Amino acid sequence: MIRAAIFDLDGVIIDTAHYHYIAWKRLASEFNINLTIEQNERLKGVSRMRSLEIILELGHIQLSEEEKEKLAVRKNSWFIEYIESIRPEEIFPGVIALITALREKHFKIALASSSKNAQRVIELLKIANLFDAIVDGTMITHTKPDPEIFLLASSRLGVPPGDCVVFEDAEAGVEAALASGMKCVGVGSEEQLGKAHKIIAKTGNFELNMLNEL
Ligand code: B16
Ligand code: MG
Repeated sequence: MIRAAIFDLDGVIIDTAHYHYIAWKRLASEFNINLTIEQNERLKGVSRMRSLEIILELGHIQLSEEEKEKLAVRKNSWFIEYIESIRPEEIFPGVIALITALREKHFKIALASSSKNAQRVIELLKIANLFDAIVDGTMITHTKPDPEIFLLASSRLGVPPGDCVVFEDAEAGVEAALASGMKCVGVGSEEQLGKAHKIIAKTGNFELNMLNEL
């Protein structure tokens, strides 16, 4: 029986995915690469370095580890600059109500984000108190699609993977959730997230009776 819900951050709770996109697009343009929205889908949920490598592959560009490190730091400095203006009002509609409803049913709730900036975003949104566990990119070795982050969340919650449901907007995140043996609700399009057990267009569209469909 499902008794824990694990939420991704970027794209599920707030649209920080947009800030990642504009920061990567800015960096890509310096290499004359026009990063499209479609190509950006591949960057969702994966680590900062993996995202950079995907972009460089698109432009057939090879750089040393040292140069890549510098670029990743630059992209991150822009991202940090962009997210400083984030306010609690930007949390997607219905997200707080959904988490509150799950908590009232005694579900354990975790946040599982690949982002090393997740703590700052949570602080700006003032939602740390909604979660029994918060796991982020600073606590893991392998990012999504590896299941590590979700398995860590499940162990922090003390709920086995088979009793957890993950809310994810990224293809890599859906793969990670399935690999961890959890149920997965995909937030987005059928085309991108077809492997999830259930797909909803927006996080706030989820209703508790949908748990029976997983
Ligand atoms: P950072 P999520 C992920 O967060 C983003 O979707 C992904 O695009 C980003 O590359 C990754 O975090 C790392 O982020 O550069 O801030 O450490 O969707 O797992 O919440
Ligand atoms: Mg995401």
